[in-house]
Amino acid sequence: IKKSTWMVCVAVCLGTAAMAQNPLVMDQFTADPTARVFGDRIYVYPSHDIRCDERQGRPDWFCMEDYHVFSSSNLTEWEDHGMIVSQENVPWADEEAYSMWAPDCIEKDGKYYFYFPTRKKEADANEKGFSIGVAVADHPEGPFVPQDQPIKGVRGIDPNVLIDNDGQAYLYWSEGHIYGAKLKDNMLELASPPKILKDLPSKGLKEGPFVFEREGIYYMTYPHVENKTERLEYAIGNNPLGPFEFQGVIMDESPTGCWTNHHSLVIFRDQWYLFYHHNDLSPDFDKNRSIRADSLFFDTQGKIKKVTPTYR
Ligand code: FUB
Repeated sequence: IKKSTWMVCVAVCLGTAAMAQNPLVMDQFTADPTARVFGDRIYVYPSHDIRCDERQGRPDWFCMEDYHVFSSSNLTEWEDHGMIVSQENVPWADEEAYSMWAPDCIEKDGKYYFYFPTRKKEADANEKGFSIGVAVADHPEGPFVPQDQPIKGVRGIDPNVLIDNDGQAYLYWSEGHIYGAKLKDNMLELASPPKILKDLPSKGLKEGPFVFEREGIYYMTYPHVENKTERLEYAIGNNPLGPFEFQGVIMDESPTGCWTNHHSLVIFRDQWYLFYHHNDLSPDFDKNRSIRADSLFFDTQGKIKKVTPTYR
């Protein structure tokens, strides 16, 4: 039995149920959670924050060398399936970058496609900054096999994939703006030029797009910072690539002073949930974060009701 599962069992058996509450993972730092339902389980693909020292990069900055995946059948007991992709097993990745930022994973025709940003080794002038790669598996928990090269024509972070009802897949990412493009059927190459989604509020940084469709409406959701910390906002449209019209705030700025927030929305057993992060386990350093989840509701017009983080 894995340590994290065992810790949950202890808490539940003792009647404290402490591990069933936010944050979801207590034995390591986790951030940028993308939650997906595959079969009858919910899977979460987060970033994996660690503490950096001078050798590994800026000690006061984000530091990530690999990804784990977690799953649950009840949103209470989370199983850590272990490391799925690391900067050392991606052929094109800079093994000393410690920059494995926010990922996504999606299923198509029985294959699982894990999208992740990191820095390329031996990058030429056009390849500076972040590239986005894909690793493919037959099961949601892997083993994942990284592609030899990152996706051509994409520079940026925070990949997110939507598969529309007609089977067309779209890739979204951020690099100053939020971008979107069609993906080819192979899920590994762009099928249309990147489009800047300019219709979102223009002031302040927007990143971490997460797009989903509900009852014919496309929801573009994203963290947006104008002041000190990010708040989660959303816009809606009739088309996966917009135009989108700003609607409002899903979650206010962080009460714990965590600069970033990063999220996903998922429906599991008829209830919608917002997955996001704060820095619960590291109150003095907001680059060591912890994933959380809370119920989310729509009103009868399809507007998202604001979510208030729960604490115990
Ligand atoms: O985790 C590193 C970066 O912080 C993510 O890519 C952003 O979305 C923000 O959460």
